[in-house]
Amino acid sequence: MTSLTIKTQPIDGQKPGTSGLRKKTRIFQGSHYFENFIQAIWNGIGGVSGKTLVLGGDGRYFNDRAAQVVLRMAAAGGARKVIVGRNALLSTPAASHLIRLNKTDGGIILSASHNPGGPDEDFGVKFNTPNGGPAAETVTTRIYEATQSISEYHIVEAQDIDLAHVGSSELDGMQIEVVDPVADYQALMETIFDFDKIRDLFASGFRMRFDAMHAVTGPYAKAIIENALGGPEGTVVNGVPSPDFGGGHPDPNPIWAKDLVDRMMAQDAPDFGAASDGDGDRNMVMGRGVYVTPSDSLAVLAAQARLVPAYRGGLAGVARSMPTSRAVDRVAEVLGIDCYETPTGWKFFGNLLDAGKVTICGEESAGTGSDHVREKDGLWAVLFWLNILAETKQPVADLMREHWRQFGRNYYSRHDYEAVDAGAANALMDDLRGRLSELSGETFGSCKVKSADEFAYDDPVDGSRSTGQGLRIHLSGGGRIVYRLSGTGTEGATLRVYLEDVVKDASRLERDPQDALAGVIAAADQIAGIAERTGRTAPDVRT
Ligand code: VG1
Ligand code: CO
Repeated sequence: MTSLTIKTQPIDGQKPGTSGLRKKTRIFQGSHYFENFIQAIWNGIGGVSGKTLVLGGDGRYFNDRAAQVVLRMAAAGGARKVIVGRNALLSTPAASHLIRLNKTDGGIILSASHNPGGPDEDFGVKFNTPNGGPAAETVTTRIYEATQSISEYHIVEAQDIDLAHVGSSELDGMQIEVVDPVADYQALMETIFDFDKIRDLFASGFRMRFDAMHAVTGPYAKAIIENALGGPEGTVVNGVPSPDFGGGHPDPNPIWAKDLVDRMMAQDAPDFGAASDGDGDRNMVMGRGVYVTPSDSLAVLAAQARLVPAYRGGLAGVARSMPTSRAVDRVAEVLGIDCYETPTGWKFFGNLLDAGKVTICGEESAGTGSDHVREKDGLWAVLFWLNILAETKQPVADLMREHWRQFGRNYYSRHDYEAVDAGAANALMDDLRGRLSELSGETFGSCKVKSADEFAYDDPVDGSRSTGQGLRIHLSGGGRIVYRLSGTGTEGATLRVYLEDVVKDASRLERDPQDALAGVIAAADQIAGIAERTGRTAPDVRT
């Protein structure tokens, strides 16, 4: 077998964002583009010689081709072994688990997560470190630097490896082990949750609908929810992963999972509904007639954790990303545990989890997880809810009502303005940043600004500092507006506006969030001049 050295040149823009490198698939398919980035990962981590890696992806278009390239480049780099999911499939949390379980040197996840897939849509690559989590900023910076100085890459010339069957093979001295993508992950879930109790729940007639959105969680959900837990056949829908996610947008939110929302709001709705995203790390949770916001879900999981075997001993602490609502903060206060506020992106939870400072963490973007892996985990969250429902035997709506009564309610919504002109979006942020210090004491409609700042994070474990993590406007009365530009989009800029208001008055706990937040929404537009600067009068997505 020959290992080839191919001359190449740096390619602009290979800077990892919130979650790896994400671009249009056609860009990834461009000459040397993918190979350059993989070689830059190898270079950025000091080479792969003698190392063991995990490899898998969400099954989107180009996943299979890209996996073959990674294998040939790992072999050329002298890697000892690559553990790869059958058909190059692994959900992001399952990949994180395999990295940890096998004490490997990290892994490559091929995914653009909730972004659509296909030749004209998106593709992505992420490197996870030996702790199983997304590479921290120090590592992604080294990878980015390597993309800027690359002059050659190395690749073994070979036929495609058979990834369709579980088993071992060899490529130029490197061992390739194809594994069942579900088995180890399922075994882990069985150590966390009370499967017997959940089985009894289904046996009692409990009905659920899990929408896998034609993405990677289909096989996981079928094996766990239908086969192991006895959910009736048909509980899992859209359960076969497809390269273009059935032409859809595998993002579990009320817009893209509208079919599920409609069914859960209908007369004959099942007891519980859930959905997951392209790579299986996000979750959406619904009860009959009720949508649970991800921020509320995080708060409920923290409040009810003792009902789950793995968390019976209590939580070390909790963490949430900065724009996530502060509903979980009050639960932490009542439980007497620490609550950390981190920048957006799961990589910032890694140190806190590794240091044992937190057990559960979450983001408003439909991500919740715990110290069982180092990624957010969609199915884990769904099983957590099932375990709670099996113990309390309460409808989701009642559970939420009780939660708000005890802790108060953080009305919350995120408004996304997608594919906005990048210049206009940056100008909006720059201008607002320049005016932050003048805003305190100003009144905008019904909202009075208490203070305003730009969020920066000092990691309490390694002391690293991350700046420029979002503009925050604190309102008197406890409300909050946050402005950020997305770091995962592939077209223009996406402006995210996070809106929150806190209500403790028992008579005002059951309003529609968009109505309850009307004053905050109007103030957000007025403060930043969204309509005026972007030309948009309404957001593309409200979650
Ligand atoms: C978004 C979310 C963030 C999440 C990230 C990756 O990032 O806001 O909370 O961690 O996506 O999620 P941004 O920079 O676009 O706001 V996933 O499921 O796409 O890996
Ligand atoms: Co995802």
